[in-house]
Amino acid sequence: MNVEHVLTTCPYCGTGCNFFLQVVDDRLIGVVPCKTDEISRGQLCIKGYNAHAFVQHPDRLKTPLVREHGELKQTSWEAALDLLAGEIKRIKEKYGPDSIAFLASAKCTNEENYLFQKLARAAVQTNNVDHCARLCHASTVTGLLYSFGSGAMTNTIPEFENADCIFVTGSNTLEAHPIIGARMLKALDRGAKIIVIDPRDTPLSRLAHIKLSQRPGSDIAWINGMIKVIIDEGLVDQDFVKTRTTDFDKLKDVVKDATPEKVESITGIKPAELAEVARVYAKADRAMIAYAMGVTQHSNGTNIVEALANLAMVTGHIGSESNGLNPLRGQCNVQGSCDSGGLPNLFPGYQRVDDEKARAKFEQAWDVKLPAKPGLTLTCAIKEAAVGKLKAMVIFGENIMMSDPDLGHVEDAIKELELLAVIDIFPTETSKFAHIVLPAACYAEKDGTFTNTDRAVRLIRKAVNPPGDAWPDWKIACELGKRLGAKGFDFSSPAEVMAEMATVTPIYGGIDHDRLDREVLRWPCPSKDHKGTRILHTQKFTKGLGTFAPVDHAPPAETPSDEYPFILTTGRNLFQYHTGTMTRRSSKLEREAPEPYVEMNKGDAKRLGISEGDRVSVSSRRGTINLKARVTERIIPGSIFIPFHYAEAAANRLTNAALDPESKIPEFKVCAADVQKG
Ligand SMILES: Nc1nc2c(c(=O)[nH]1)N[C@H]1C(S)=C(S)[C@@H](COP(=O)(O)OP(=O)(O)OC[C@H]3O[C@@H](n4cnc5c(=O)[nH]c(N)nc54)[C@H](O)[C@@H]3O)O[C@H]1N2
Ligand SMILES: Nc1nc2c(c(=O)[nH]1)N[C@H]1C(S)=C(S)[C@@H](COP(=O)(O)OP(=O)(O)OC[C@H]3O[C@@H](n4cnc5c(=O)[nH]c(N)nc54)[C@H](O)[C@@H]3O)O[C@H]1N2
Ligand code: SF4
Ligand SMILES: [Mo]
Repeated sequence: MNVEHVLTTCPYCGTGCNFFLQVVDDRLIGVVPCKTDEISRGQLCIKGYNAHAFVQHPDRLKTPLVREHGELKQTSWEAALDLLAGEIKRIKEKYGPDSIAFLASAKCTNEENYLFQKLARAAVQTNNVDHCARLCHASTVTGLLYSFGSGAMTNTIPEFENADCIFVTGSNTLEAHPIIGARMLKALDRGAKIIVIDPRDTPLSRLAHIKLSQRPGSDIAWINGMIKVIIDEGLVDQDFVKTRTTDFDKLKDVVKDATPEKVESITGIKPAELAEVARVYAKADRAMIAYAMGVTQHSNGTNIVEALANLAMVTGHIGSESNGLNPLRGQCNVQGSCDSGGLPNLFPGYQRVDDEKARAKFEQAWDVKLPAKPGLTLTCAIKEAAVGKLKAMVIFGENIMMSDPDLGHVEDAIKELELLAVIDIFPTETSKFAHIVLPAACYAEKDGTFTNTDRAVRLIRKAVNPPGDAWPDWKIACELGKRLGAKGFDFSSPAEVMAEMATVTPIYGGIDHDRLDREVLRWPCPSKDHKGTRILHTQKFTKGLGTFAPVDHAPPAETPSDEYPFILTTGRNLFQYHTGTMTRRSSKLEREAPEPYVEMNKGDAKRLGISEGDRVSVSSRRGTINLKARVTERIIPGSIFIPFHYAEAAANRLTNAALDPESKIPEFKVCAADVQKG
């Protein structure tokens, strides 16, 4: 028997660890870490070690399915694709191209996402293409575009190890990005100071030098409070502020009101403790901020991101080795789906669709006239479907009937659609409502690239054949494009797609599969002789001068009331991943975290007569779910936490679909809720 080892990239989080898939006779038998990989250095988290487990699960979709008389029936690719293309053409003719929306996928490759957005733009003439980044770091993209001119991690993962101060907020790093967390622990061993500000205790916060707990939804108040201390105590990096930034006066004007008393009343953080954090961060030689969903998923998420950018700029902790602001991107290829144009206002490489020059370039490259009007975001597409304006959705690799806020509303909306097509590797809560379901090959069954959170473009390699008649998404997109009568969908490999993408995407200009076989390349990598870029904004910001945004605290869209006295916040645990399609089919992961739960503070539980393990019902203005109570001191009084992985008690039945006006990200991290025993 021969065991093959195929080097590839993890299909879970955006850390982008490489590992070897072990293959025997077209069967996956395990995962072996890769010691020479500069990201993972031979380490993996438990999801990585189990990344083979779901691939050959019997539930995999194996044939195209089409709904007939209410039931999904097996059919051929010919028939399913003809039907899908025919329906798209019919709906386009009847209601116009903007009545159709595509969802790209952060679980698919760059090459596939490039084709998905090309399908929308070139084959259907709509910019209605978006993906789960909308639910995730949309506020980072808009916020940092304003502050710096580019919305990605400013540093690389290895640099965490050499920072003197690591400042983490709204990121449960050791559970959600474990191998980045491992770097932070290396820094801790070296003597670095770790600061965590989070409403809950996390595995990292237990090891931190300073842990402060704030009320969910109060971040701008304490960030401005910190900046005020930094100004008042003369800790501003004057030289940096003078030469590299603009609008500092506007910021000064806003933060002068962030007095210790006011900040404490909003956040619950003690003034002396906040001042200490400000001093440690400002005085460090090399300081890196890491943040994630606790910061971004708010109805003022863009402003919170800008507040963090203010903090980094005021102290000059940006633009050099181990100094920077680092949004930890979530999905294995969410950075790449954004890079390759899976966004309604941006072509590949963040070129604006409403910029005439950019559009002319793509029109020439694709030999087709392109729409100028930015398209609908994912969150707005659902609202439009609910009122009958959007008629069709074609969803590559997303499970919106679990991952979007206020699922009751999502369900009503997608039931209105004349066409719902879902392309996935498993049947999902969303595919239950689809008219057409197409079986896709997963990461282990195709070639391509993922771009991880630190902008490194990493190869995935085919290790085994797909199950049954499943096709790689790039092939599905090409065949659909041809059936829609579009030019430019004749590709015979992902490497060819990357070659085209590189010609129109300057930040990927020098990237090709051959180079990636030999070197680690981080964008911007504009030409074949360019080695890629590790640190952003070193001499100047992407936009020139960094801009201070004068942002101030605003309350969340929903605050506790008599009827709904708790603040509900939602998120993740170590073992499960998102809507669970993959992890819940991996027996070792499912064994460790098999059922839904709500974390609540001991004092609150006692008051309500609730003990560890009791069944409780949790309600919001939008719905009720039943699950087990976990009574803990891990979360502050008055707040409760529910992971959103479990369909049997879906947290998104409760969440609020209020959107950040700028980025349209929903407020997953705060809504008002009630808990009842039984
Ligand atoms: N195991 C696992 N890993 C994953 C994922 C997964 O599903 N499972 N998903 C991946 C994806 S796509 C993403 S985006 C990342 C997300 O990674 P994270 O953002 O780290 O994960 P979350 O659990 O959503 O939330 C992070 C923290 O925000 C805190 N928080 C809640 N409310 C607030 C607030 O108002 N302010 C602040 N500052 N913090 C608050 C929570 O207590 C929590 O500790 O994880 C990636 N990695
Ligand atoms: N309450 C609450 N809700 C949240 C969040 C939260 O913190 N709280 N976080 C939000 C965030 S940050 C995110 S990123 C979203 C994630 O939201 P989604 O992206 O909807 O969640 P996933 O479960 O990752 O869905 C990915 C889908 O792709 C499929 N898939 C996997 N590989 C492939 C492939 O190669 N091809 C195809 N075609 N399909 C594939 C999977 O089976 C799965 O159905 O959830 C958001 N929702
Ligand atoms: S840290 Fe993320 S990329 Fe690395 S093994 Fe774990 S899930 Fe995979
Ligand atoms: Mo995410």
